Amino acid sequence: MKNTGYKRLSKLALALALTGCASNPAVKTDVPYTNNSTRTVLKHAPEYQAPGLSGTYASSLPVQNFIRDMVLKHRFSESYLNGLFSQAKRLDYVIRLENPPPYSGPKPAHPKKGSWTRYRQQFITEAHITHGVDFWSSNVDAIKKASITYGVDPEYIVAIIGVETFFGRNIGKTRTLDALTTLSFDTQRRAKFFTTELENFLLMTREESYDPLKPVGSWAGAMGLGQFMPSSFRKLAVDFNNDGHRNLWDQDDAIGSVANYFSHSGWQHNMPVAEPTQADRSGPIIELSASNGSEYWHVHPNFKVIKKYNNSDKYAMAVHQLAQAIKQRRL
Ligand SMILES: [Ca+2]
Repeated sequence: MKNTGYKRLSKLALALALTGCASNPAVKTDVPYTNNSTRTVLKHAPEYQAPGLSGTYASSLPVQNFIRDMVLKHRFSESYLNGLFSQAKRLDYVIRLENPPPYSGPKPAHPKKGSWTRYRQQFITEAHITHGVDFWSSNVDAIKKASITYGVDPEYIVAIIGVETFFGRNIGKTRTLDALTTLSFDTQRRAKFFTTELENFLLMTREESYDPLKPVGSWAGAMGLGQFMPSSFRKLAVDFNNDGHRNLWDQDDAIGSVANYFSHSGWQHNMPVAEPTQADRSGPIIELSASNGSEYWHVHPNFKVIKKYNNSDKYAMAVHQLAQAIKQRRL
């Protein structure tokens, strides 16, 4: 099944990139992520120093203004930020992914018909189920402890990590500083959001003693096995293995942090998430477009909690169904 899984990985990466929730599609990671490679991230920040900006952003007034704001607001050293941003790179593929060309073909009769079926096929796969069972077995103590500590059903912790990064196999290889700098200063649509994330990224690297040039992740700046943005990292990441660092490239810390995120969002332990229903039933119902017609699902508050991770009905349903499939296989 391994080969099948890896073949599907490139499709998954593409799907994730298109939905904007995860990784760089140019990257295919065939080697399971290991804790050894994360240790290179955890170095004390070197003293980048420069009297002024050079490199890609040498003449960028917005970057100069951002540096000035960071100095005033957070007491960063100007020469440190000049040295750091002199090494930041503008990434053309990040700009293209943020601004896909408008669709110019004929308007389809049913633009969304089958969208749920296509989405589901990316995540509810034999590879996802078997690797999910393996991931659970390999991390059984941490998952159990996270479930008890935060009151989150364990299969949903596993499924989030499966949908986000295929259990750590596809965490992305875009340097986070480059991704967030490009998105902040070379795109328009969500520039304000990404500028706040860039601010949080610099604070995160200072607080956690990361070298800002080392963290890598998705083209959109999401990091680690659970694909946390820097603001979520600062707010909700936990040092679950008690080694003194919050490290979302580490399996234990990622498991604890995903559970903490769910707890913070209001997860109700041992309560239902969703069940199939009919269109005419009352109560909160979602409609998903399958290839053979619409599916209707009665959804519970926990479904909304999953959507706080990624605000999409299809995403939340994929997490729910993968969680159930992995739980069933483990029995
Ligand atoms: Ca840790």
